[in-house]
Amino acid sequence: MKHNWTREEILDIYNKPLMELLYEAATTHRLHHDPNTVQVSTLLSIKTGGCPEDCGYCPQAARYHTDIKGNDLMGVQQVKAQALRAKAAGSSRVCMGAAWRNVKDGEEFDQVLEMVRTINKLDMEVCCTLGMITENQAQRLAEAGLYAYNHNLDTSEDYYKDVISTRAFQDRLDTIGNVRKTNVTVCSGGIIGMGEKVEDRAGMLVALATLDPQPESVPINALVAVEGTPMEDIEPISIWEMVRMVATTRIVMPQTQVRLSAGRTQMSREGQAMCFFAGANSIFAGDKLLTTPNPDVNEDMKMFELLGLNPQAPFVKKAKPETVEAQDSKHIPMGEKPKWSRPGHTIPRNEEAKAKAKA
Ligand code: SAM
Ligand code: DTB
Ligand code: SF4
Repeated sequence: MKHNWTREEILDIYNKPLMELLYEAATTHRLHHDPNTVQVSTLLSIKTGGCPEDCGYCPQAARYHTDIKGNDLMGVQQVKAQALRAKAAGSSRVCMGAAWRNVKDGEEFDQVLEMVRTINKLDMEVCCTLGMITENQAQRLAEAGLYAYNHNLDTSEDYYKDVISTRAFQDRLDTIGNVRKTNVTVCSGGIIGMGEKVEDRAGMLVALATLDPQPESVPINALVAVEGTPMEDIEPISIWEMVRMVATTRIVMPQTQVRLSAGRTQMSREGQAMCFFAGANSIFAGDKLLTTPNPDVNEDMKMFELLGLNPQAPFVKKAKPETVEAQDSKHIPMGEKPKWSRPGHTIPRNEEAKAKAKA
């Protein structure tokens, strides 16, 4: 497994003539995966909106004016009902997202841990994406039976400064490092189509591919430009960019599950088929992502049938984790108040969107 990828090497792959790129990616894919199996994850927004961060792409940032309806943390029984629905629809993983900057020890986190226990007992893989977490919080999630933690790098370290000012790229790496100290697998990817250069896409892939071990899953999102966010006017990327990004990700991270994530409503079946050929082997299914639309589940199932794809069973890549009940926990909350950074520099388009929201 190669871990010392450079940006130039990755750019050379990304810019290959398309037929060569597709052939190399598909060949790599077949060496490590069954090309007819695609993992299906269902997203569930357990705490929507009102986020204090200033991520320029995100409709859940409180400071921008978007149409999404915010919610308090969902109840455990409601989460269980949604997980059962997802399972019946062929999904092997539930990914619970919270619009938090970071996790705080206390009742709400305890409730999330109970959600993790509940879904793991349904024999589904459980993933959480809750913002920045400490090593102790990662250990407690692991103990509850968490299978994966999603924490995206989102773009290159350089471009990160033009997207977010309320935290730094290093904070993301630190959280991923905390997850890596446990048995929980790492899910980390990013967004393309935020106005970044191709060099930034390669830069993000360098940061991911040089992690040792590499992330077990890498979601590739196309920006969903939501009205009211700083990125509302950015033109959508073309399918060719998505295909190149997927193929390059597959080549530099051969064993990873590469996930077609946000942006599938803009992609034709032919476009998605090309992505599966190029090495994508996971999707987010369900009529909604966190707050924005996703293709209809029945349409996705029809696409699977048409392409001869089968949903992946849970726990085929890694055994099911044990769930330790709350009263038997070895990792007590530490109530830490970590000093996650807050660079606080000015990002003109973020400031403009904030000013517009206030007006
Ligand atoms: N608050 C946590 C965090 O930022 O890590 C978890 C939830 S956050 C919504 C998870 C991911 O969703 C982000 O890292 C980003 O990759 C993706 N995302 C958010 N808004 C998006 C958009 N408009 N288009 C594409 N991806 C988006
Ligand atoms: C990821 O990479 N994409 C998902 C998941 N991880 C959490 C989220 C996509 C969100 C798209 C915008 C929305 O629906 O709010
Ligand atoms: Fe908050 Fe996450 Fe959205 Fe950033 S991406 S504003 S941290 S919910």
